[in-house]
Amino acid sequence: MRTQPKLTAISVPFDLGAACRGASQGPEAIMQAGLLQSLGILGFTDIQTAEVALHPGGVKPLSAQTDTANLHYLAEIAALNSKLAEQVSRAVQQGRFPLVLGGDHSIAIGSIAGLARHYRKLGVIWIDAHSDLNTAKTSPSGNIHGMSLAVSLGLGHPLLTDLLQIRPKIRPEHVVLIGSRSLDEGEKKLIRSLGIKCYTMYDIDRKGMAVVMQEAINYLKDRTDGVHLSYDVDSLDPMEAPGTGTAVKGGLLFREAFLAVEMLCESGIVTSAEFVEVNPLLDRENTTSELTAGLICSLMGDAIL
Ligand code: 6HN
Ligand code: MN
Ligand code: MN
Ligand code: MN
Repeated sequence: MRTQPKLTAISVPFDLGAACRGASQGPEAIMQAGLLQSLGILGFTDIQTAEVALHPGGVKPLSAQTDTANLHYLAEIAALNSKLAEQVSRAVQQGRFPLVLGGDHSIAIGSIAGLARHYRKLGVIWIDAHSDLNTAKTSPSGNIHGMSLAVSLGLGHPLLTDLLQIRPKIRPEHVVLIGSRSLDEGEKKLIRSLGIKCYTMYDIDRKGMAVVMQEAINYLKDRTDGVHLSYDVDSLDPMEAPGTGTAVKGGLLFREAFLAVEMLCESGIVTSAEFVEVNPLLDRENTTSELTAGLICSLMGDAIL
């Protein structure tokens, strides 16, 4: 990771993919936690910032939501993600590490689309309480943040799956799920039928985080040409990270969460990352945004000693 000191931090103040509003204020809160200053101290002397928003520079009052068969805000999400895909692709093209700050997890659709233009065998580490493998047919909510991984695998509405005319963006054998504990029936079926590698909380309890991460790293290292870390902060236990919209008990503890990104840093396999679902409206004294800034710094090389 230290070999790529040029970084583009892409803020995506967007929350129409989630069940509740507020994750749109995530990027601002993570920045307020001193992210850029901390990265500067780590030696990142060349940081560019960018923002991808539906209505740059202003909040547009929400119109009636465009509802298409259990796909809330489909048109808005497609539009936002096509902008984000271009921005992420540009960063890669310029030899910069794309660091995407969400926003709800529907923005993974755009991040992964932009990356897929450059990596033919893109690996994805999906650290999340959920698997986000629903489609309109299986989703209990119609919220697209619960569908972004399925979309990236080519499953879902063409407005989403066909972004940048690449479909699918990633292959099931290049995906590793970590921290899963709230999977819908359709998602479980898909994980089994596609053979997606999945480390649930049960596996983390049984093996320990160090073993799980080492297995995940070994698994992806040789079969991929780049690895995207998609980090949903609801992977953490709600005691550690209360500021998120779809919290689920029994999650990662502070030390497990840090160990995961520290091992990824050490492995050197991560070529892009996004941190999503920080919702400052639900947070307690900025705990979740500060924790997220800390996780990002550890991923980028902040060694303890
Ligand atoms: N996330 N599986 C649930 C759904 O509505 O599809 C929850 C999804 C949560 C998505 O946290 O990114
Ligand atoms: Mn998620
Ligand atoms: Mn989640
Ligand atoms: Mn949420």
